[in-house]
Amino acid sequence: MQTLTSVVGGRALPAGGRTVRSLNPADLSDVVAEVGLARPYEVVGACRTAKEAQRAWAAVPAPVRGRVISSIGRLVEANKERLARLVTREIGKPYAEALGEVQEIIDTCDFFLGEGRRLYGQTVPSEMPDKQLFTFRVPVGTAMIITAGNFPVAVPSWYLVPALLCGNTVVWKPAEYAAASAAALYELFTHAGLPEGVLNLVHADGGDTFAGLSDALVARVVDKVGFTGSSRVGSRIGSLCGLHLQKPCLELGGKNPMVVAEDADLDLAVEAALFSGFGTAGQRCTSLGTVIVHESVHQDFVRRFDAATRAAPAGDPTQDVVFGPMLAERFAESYEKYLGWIGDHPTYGSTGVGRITPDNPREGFVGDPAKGLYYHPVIVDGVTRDDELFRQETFGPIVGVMPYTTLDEAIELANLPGYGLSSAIYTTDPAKVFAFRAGIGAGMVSVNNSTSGAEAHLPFGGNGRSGNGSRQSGQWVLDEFTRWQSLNWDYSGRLQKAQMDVATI
Ligand code: UN1
Repeated sequence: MQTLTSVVGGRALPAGGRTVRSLNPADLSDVVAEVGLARPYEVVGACRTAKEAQRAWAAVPAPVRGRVISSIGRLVEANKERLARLVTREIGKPYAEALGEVQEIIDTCDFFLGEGRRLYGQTVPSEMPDKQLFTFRVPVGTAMIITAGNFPVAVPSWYLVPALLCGNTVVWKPAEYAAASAAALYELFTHAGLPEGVLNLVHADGGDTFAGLSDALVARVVDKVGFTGSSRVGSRIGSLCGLHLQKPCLELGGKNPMVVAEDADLDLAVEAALFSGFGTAGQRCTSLGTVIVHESVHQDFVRRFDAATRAAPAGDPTQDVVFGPMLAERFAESYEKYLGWIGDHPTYGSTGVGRITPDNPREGFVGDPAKGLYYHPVIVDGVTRDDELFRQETFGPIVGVMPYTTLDEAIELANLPGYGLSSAIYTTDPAKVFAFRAGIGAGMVSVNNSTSGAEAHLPFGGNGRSGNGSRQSGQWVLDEFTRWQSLNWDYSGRLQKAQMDVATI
């Protein structure tokens, strides 16, 4: 077991406040870390430290910052298996998925190391002679990044890497239940050559983080907030930032739909539904929520999805399984409440519903279910537009299925819950693809692929209840971590007045 505390300005804070334990969800007797939590004034202190380090970091040439990003990528690559094993142990993500998650950090570094040599601005013509206009990207300042634990190392890197590359300093508040994975990643980042105070790690609970953030915003030591987590908390953070005229980057929940048209390859669609519905035990923001399937293939799809789900290996995440346990006890508790939404609908996919125990077993379970937070995967057929299960994110291994008649109806249903993160359509008809793309409100659309599994260089983000339109990844995230500054340079030797002294031919 590790003992962890926050690290600010290169120094570990003494553990004076409350402590929490991070447990292995596949074996609750395995304590991964004991975590000393910071108090609100320590959150503010971390932001001050980051603020003080910012000017010097921004003065480091961007290509040199890019080299640090390159070192981070190489260090992560050299520690790939060790980091993935820790992710598996701490949050129960199957090892193959955890390796994929670590790869996502390397991909992100690969993209941004080159951005250090670009970070382009523009030269713009002036309407007056002997005058030149320019634009520059300037760092926003100090960013506070608050992340969930379902992607405890990749999703934080989506923020940290571009934020640092652009010349910002950062205070990172990871999920307490994924504190050891965060600490391991933090160590790799700092070993890559970041000066002290440029990246600070704060372990704190939700309430104290919010209180500390609120004070830090008043003190003007936070210039940008990045948050990945629930829509409920995201909305609170968004309102707090709004009070201070700030536009946070919010990546929130999803109720991601998959439309299966009458001409779809059903086996492919089933494979995707299995992966995005039950991979990571349904705890991705891009997890599949509802399959909206054409009425002519509805029964056939449910039959095949049921068979594939029953046959999917589940259990011990260190083994070759499709899914393991819930991330932590708090998610198991909230998920139990959502199970009440199933009501009288028929369920498929497993031998039972709810927690997998010796009395409520799953056939073919790998390992000992009594040790961890394991739940049966559930396919709920015949959900309707009025069901809570259709409208709300559940963040667990439960997938609704409903039939549709026309594509317009399918698109309407896909948009109805009001989220707008990821979406998918299975069809062999290009006309349906483009009609779906044009009609869907989601930030991300997949065609004959699953709702999960975004690549690290395409814009990632959602609309509506899924976020405020901000986008991560690739060049698009530069607009989150830099602001445009314009420069107009008059070398005419006289005062030229815009709009009034326009040159004529
Ligand atoms: C998340 O769950 O917060 O597209 C992000 C995916 C992953 C990222 C998910 N690459 O499923």
